[in-house]
Amino acid sequence: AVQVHQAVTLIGVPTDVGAGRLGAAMGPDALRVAQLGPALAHFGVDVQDIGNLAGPPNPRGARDAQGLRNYAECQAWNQATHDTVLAQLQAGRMPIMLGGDHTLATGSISAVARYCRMAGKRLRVLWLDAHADCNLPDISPTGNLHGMPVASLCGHGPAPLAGMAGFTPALQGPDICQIGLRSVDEVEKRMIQRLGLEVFDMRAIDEQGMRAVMQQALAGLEGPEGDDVHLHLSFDVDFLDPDIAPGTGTTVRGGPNYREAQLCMEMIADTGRLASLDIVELNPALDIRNQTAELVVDLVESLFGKSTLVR
Ligand code: 6HN
Ligand code: MN
Ligand code: MN
Ligand code: MN
Repeated sequence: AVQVHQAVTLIGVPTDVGAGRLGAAMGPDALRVAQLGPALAHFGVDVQDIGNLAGPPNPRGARDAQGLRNYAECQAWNQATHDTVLAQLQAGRMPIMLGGDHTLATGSISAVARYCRMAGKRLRVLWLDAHADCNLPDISPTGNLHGMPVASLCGHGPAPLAGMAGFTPALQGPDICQIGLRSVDEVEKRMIQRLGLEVFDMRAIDEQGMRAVMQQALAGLEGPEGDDVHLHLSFDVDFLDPDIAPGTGTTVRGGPNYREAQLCMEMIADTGRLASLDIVELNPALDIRNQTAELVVDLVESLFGKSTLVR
């Protein structure tokens, strides 16, 4: 069943304007130092790295009247991301975002939703994260926009972000499946219910195991019934246990270990449906000798079938 996109475009999105701490803006280069492009080319993939998108610097603003930090800058980065992702999809290439904080997922997934509507595809989003990222400006404890992209994509929060796909909402809650959650703000828990997100938190992984969780998360993707599905993976590095992935700004203990993370990626690879990818929240300023970037490259290799023995 393994058939991966043979043409991939790496898009650096060097921003930390949506995060609470500085450093995720260096994520794209850390992934390049860890040889992400050559690692994929090794599998016969046509890899093109178009460099980094341009956008405003981080003003390190306070919360505005709406309750948001650096809103105008987040909007600019998302629009640039949206436009580039849409162009790559239309060119028949699989866009891979080298983040950058998780705010950029509003831009990337809005573009994917717009493309799917034009191409007659069904969009399924897998969201690997310690957090639910469905805060609203008024309920967010921090005002950091990286805690809000799921709400934007589901039509909540500032209209320019919520409407970036050209229609609102870009996604319905049940189109999104979140895996690995273990730090959800109290009011955010109500948002999960309200939006109707499908969630497998760490307790589900503890109780059922990664395999059973991924079987449910990926149900309906394999075989002819999945033919018209575009699978987007939004991979927040803080999904991983901080023991193996210290290089990220909002670590939460008790995440998937190395083998669980590999199995997760391998099962996604087996579907053959992966068509776009965000790698976000990698923060080299907090990393140790680039080990988190190297681990991410290792896991992305598995997403492209590294561990598959029979083809
Ligand atoms: N991320 N729930 C917290 C907030 O500030 O809204 C943390 C968000 C973290 C976001 O890691 O992408
Ligand atoms: Mn997170
Ligand atoms: Mn996140
Ligand atoms: Mn390797």
